[in-house]
Amino acid sequence: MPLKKLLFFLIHVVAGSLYAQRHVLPLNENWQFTKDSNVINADPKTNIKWQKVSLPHTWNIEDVMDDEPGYYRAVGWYRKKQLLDKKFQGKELYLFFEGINQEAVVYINGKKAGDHLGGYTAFYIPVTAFINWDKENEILVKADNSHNRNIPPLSADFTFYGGIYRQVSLVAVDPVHFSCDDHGSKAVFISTPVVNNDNATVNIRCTISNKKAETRKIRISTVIYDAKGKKITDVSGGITLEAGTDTNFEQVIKTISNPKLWSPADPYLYKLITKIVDDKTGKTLDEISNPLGFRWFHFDAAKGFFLNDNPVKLIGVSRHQDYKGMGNAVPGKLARKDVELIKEMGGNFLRVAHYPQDPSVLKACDELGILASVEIPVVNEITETDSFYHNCEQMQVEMIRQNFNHPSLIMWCYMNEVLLRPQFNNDKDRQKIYFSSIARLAKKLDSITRKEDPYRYTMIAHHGDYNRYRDAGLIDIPMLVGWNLYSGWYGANLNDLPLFLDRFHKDYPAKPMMVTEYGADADPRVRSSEPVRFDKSVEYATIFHRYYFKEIMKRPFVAGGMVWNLADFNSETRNESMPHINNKGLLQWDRTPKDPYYYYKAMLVKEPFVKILGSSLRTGIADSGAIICHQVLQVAGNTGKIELTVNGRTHETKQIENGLCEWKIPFKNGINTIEVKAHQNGEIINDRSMIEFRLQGYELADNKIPFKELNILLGAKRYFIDKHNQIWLPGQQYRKGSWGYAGGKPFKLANNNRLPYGADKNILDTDDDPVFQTQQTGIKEYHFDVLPGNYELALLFSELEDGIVKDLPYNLSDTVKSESSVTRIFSVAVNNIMQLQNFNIMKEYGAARPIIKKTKVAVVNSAGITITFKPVEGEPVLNAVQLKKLD
Ligand code: GCB
Repeated sequence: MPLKKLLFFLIHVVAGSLYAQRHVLPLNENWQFTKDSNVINADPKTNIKWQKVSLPHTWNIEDVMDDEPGYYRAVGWYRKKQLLDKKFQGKELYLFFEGINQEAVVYINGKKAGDHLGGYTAFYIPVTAFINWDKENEILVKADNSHNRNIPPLSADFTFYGGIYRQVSLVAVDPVHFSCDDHGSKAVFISTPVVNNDNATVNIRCTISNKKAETRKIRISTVIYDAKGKKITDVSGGITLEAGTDTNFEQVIKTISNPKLWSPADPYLYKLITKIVDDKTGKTLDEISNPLGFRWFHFDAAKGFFLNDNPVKLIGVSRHQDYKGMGNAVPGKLARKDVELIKEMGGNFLRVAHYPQDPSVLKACDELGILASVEIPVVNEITETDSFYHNCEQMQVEMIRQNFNHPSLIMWCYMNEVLLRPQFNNDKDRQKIYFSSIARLAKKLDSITRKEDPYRYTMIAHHGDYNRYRDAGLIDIPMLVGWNLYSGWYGANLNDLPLFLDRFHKDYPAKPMMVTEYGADADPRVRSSEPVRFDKSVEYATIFHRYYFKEIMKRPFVAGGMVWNLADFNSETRNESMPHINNKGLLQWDRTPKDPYYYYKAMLVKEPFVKILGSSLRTGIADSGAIICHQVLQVAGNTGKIELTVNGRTHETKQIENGLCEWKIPFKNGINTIEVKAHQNGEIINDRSMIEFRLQGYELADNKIPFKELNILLGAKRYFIDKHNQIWLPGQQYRKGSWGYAGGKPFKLANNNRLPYGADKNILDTDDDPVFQTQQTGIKEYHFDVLPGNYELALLFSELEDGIVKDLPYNLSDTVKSESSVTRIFSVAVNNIMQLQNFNIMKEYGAARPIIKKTKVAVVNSAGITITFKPVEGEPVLNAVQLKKLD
């Protein structure tokens, strides 16, 4: 048997024995997909083109990354032929979908079998009545991710990828089984109403379906096993099931003495197996296995969170579910890997945001010891219709019942920043009604949640507009308030964070709170030695995180802090330095760690840790008269002191402060070997990095460092590594013997207080947007005092003032303010030879386009290269310049 088949066979044998009477047959292979709307009611002669796909699948992988605004939000069809094993005859059959975004209709053999609304929860479709036993069955699924004003989310800073993007299986059960009709849950709900060091009580509630036309006597038997598989205790009780009904049943295991507790440090899990046993024959009809963890917890408004009576600061991240190259169709093992990365970083909390995710996420939290919250996608705004309310309630109940048995979960949330986009801004009376509709929905969801689960907390996450939430009454409704705070990012000052926290606690001393979001964009390709807010540099993000972490840790009343976000994620409407990506991840979209991830690791893990930060490709200008360049090197660590050697030379040993050490070290041209070492408890910990440094001479004319190439960004204070691994450095004013611009000033987008320089427009037809997003406006000359020889010169332009200012993405409003566009016509000469006459970027190319003008220059004397810019109308500009030595 080929290995693949053998594995498949073995998986089935194992799955078969785990679920003695319940067969779960994965149906992820051999699907066909089309967007053709003729699938249903088509003339049989219509030729529909189907594409072969396997699940999970989304149809939006490419179009969310292209330059055209928007992505396919409409219907997609999936079809699969399936012959069913006759051993399933007589059983009840269900299709189980773990997630389809966002509306789904399921047809079996041409007949509608069921449907589902909402893109983030699982559902069962009963299919027994539609099955052919003698020939293939056709499963046809209509998936639709169109905007629907009655289904949340309505708008948000993430992408609503369409498709059957999680797994599908066929579930075959005995006619007497744990209900498959209860909101996509397993219909067995475990709670532990009493847990302390001496004793624990386990409560088991379940719903049993009897699809037979006769009364049945059964027993429900529950056995608890410890982590080694040893039976600890059991309970069993008999009931009679009426024909064709669902029956609720409850049992209690009163005393489990000295339970081994679950905690992040020791996530000890018991296993609880609940069976339906036929009273007459003793045969097991169905069985469900659940994890069981014993822990108790509470939030104290003054002192924070307590687990098993120990104070635990909740520190972690939020997670979005998408992944580079896969969209939201991400295999469970990668979702689990994300939780492993949180654990490795030393985090103990995951906010599953902004919607329920793949089942493997919370399973991993249970197993690895990561406390968690989960929420439904009511984000930014609501629709005041009964349908919208109903769909929110339905999602909340589905979320709770499907995830009820995870010991790692401690809170349920149901809204995120719901006052961010207040409707009716021009009608304040109407707006009041809208706000009260939101409060009414919040109350409804909160009370449903408390009824569904009296053992966990309820929470809403608000953005920093404190008064608005207070006035709408939204602070009072949930048991716990989450604040998403971005002072020092969207807001101007980092220092506003402590002011906010202290004010809230003063006003609401009895309300437990957490910082449910904080973060700053870090484009891994952008670096800066003068980091400032909104420059997108990794270095600024590190400053931001260090500040927030310290302020959060200082305040016991702040129960926790969750970084936004674990990883970069897709948000199709965003432009900025990396269009369509929100770069606030501690990890890149492909999960490569960025510097702030290592900073947190240094602050959080117990084992000794040191890590050299920064890019392994750098550039810089040599110190005057030297052939080295001094630059800052950052190292993250938790070992007290760190020793450093650079290219074999020892530097001063430094004390770590707030997770980091910094040195100004000399880089030479070429490969630099950086080694750091620390001693802790007799152990030596080290890290090593080979940094390629592309050194530029302080003078070009003296050729101390043979000139190869220079890539310069104008109007910027940042470095950028482009997709060809070329590294660009910030421009300088011309200095004799060297290079640089003369005249003009850095471009700054009008009506924008956030960007320190440049624009954040999506530059079309390039991935190297930062090369074109900054510019020197009003430039007069550019000089390179190079030695005689042959060169290739590239002048890079882009018109950044196009008369359209797109509101910053997080406002997510697409509000377009008008701004006068400029007229700009100028001529450019290189060493007095005209290159561009009456150059009009806007007219010739339009705005936000990458324009590269290349020319060969032969330098024959000591005059080097002079580029002159002559205005005809308006001011000349230059965005970037590149000079390469030819021979
Ligand atoms: C927020 C939102 C989140 C955004 C984030 C950001 O407050 O809750 O959905 O992605 O800010 O990065 O702007």
